[in-house]
Amino acid sequence: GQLEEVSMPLFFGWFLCPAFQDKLRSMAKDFLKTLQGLEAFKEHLSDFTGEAEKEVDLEQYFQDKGMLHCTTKFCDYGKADGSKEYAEQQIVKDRYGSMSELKLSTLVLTPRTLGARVSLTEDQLRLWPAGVEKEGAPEADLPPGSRAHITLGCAEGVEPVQTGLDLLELVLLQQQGQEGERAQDLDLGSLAYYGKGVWVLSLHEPGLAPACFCSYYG
Ligand code: 2AM
Repeated sequence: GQLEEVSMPLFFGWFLCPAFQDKLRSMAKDFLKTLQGLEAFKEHLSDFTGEAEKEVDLEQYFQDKGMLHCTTKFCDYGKADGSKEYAEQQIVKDRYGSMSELKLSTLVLTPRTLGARVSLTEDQLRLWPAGVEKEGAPEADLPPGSRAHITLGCAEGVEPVQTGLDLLELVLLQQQGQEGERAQDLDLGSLAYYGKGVWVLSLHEPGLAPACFCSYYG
């Protein structure tokens, strides 16, 4: 009925508990501070500034996009394909409002976005919509969940949807056997450079973030 249409959210996803949002934000801050001090990063600075000599303040470069979450289905209030089918699945109704832990394995930084890759469990994958990997990387055949991430920040003028697209590009490179150029071991994890301003920090200890599966209306 009419009410159902009105009730379609902007998106469904896992929303991090406030305490863990703070923790993740401060981890990202540490990472940015460390990264911009590294010689290896300075060598590739033109990826970010367009000029080799210019300095960059990464903490200002990446703008906060609000409440930290991992989007499952972007519905756009019902306008996005497959929204209704997604919302009507029994598993979505069953899990709605439930808590689980998101496993954060990697931080991915590009000249456009800063994000945390999320490794979904089998159970969490049941809430993952079909086709979102194909949508973002039509030429590739990537496993479901490859796009799962938390957007931590975007460069000026960049929409958060870009974080998942940047991640898919990286996963594709990795699928093709690229490991990046090992840059340095940091306290948080090991850092690799994949070219074109793409830096990947593989965390020594994956973070476990308690999160609630629900939806956002905006
Ligand atoms: P994000 O998941 O990378 O953060 C509202 O805009 C939320 O929906 C944001 O969290 C955003 O990106 C996500 N989003 C926006 N457009 C999208 C799209 N076309 N596909 C998937 N997710 C999208």
